[in-house]
Amino acid sequence: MISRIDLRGAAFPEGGIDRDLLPRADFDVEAALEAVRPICDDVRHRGSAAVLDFGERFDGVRPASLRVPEQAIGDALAGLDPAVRAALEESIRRARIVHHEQRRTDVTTQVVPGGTVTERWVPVERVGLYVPGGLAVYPSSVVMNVVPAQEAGVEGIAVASPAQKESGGLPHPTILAACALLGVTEVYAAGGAQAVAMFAYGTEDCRPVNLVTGPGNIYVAAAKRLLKGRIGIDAEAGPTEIAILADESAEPAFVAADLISQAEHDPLAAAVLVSTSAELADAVDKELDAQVAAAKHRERITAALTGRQSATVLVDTLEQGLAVVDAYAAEHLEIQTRDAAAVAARVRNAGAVFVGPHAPVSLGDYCAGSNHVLPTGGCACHSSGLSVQSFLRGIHVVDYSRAALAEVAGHVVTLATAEDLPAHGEAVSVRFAGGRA
Ligand code: HSO
Ligand code: ZN
Repeated sequence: MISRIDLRGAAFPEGGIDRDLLPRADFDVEAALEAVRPICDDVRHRGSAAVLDFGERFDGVRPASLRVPEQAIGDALAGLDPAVRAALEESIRRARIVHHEQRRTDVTTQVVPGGTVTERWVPVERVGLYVPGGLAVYPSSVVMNVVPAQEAGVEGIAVASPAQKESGGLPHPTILAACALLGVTEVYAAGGAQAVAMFAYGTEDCRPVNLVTGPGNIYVAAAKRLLKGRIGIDAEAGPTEIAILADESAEPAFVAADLISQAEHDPLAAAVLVSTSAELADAVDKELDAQVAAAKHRERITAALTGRQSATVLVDTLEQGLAVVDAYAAEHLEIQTRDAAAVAARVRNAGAVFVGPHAPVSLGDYCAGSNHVLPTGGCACHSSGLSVQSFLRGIHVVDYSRAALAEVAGHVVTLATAEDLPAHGEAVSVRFAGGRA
């Protein structure tokens, strides 16, 4: 079901291997830009009416109001299945303890006596958190967006999620209930590019935000790319990915179940197994056949596993396996090898790493305490997932006394002159000219 790339006996170049060795699904955000440009322009000019019009066109339902009434949020919580409520509360509790500990503290460095630089962490004032609809419903993504924003100290938190026909034009009730559990009361029944434009430009119903985060479809990603600059964005999320580095000690049933778990998201999802053991790979293939046949969403799982973006890669050594997973830079990487923690410590590129046989990605999706909004498409080689840090800015505060400035004035003037910017030097010299005390 899953294609094989056999790198056994291949030469592995010293400087790392080609990142395009493993193909990725076609997710051409650039191409979607042209589609979202008129949508964003229209929202800019016509405000809420445009957001509602596009919602009606794309989601097939027109909400009575863009802003979800607080009563509806409370009703959703009252109607929530108690088991789902308990699970969401535990998910929130664990995410909160992890993200709370990861808050940043201001650091003041005394550069010289009388001269300090402080890095002061300041939360973004107002953020728009996007929670997708689509093939599944993601109350867990409400948790993963809201908790780090709250722990960072963000004061204005707005959530947008597409209106659902079945919910009479409201976002899915479980999403509203998750908002209620988190104490979020500003929720909009809006999805797609129009929701991102609403956040960026603001409308009669929604004040503009400074930062938009959260996963979404290709139109959401394109709108984020288009409006970046006016707003900050976290990342352009693409289809989800799981890579597993496994040796002969791995349990084939676990490996197969984990590959399938993320393939379940989307026909374009990627599942990649990198293994030093052909026997393990054969056993996983058998497990995949059996487990996929029994899976509820077997059609999209099969599409994902047979797509060009999924593969089993055979290598001779764990070193080579590490080179492959580093080049791929997966959103999620599981290490199912002997000494898994030691192997995991050597990984350089991954959105999140899951260590050993008892840390499946789906634990992280819901209840590990870690964040599940992670970089996709190879972006893990330069970016991190959502965290408290995503909602903070570090402002350098420079505080120098006259004596401390005097001590370094000559160097500033010299560098200013070398850059042919004499006025820069003058701004220092003037403070010491003509017998100023
Ligand atoms: N694996 C997805 C997140 C998710 N899974 C939400 C289930 N619900 C991307 O990290
Ligand atoms: Zn998932």
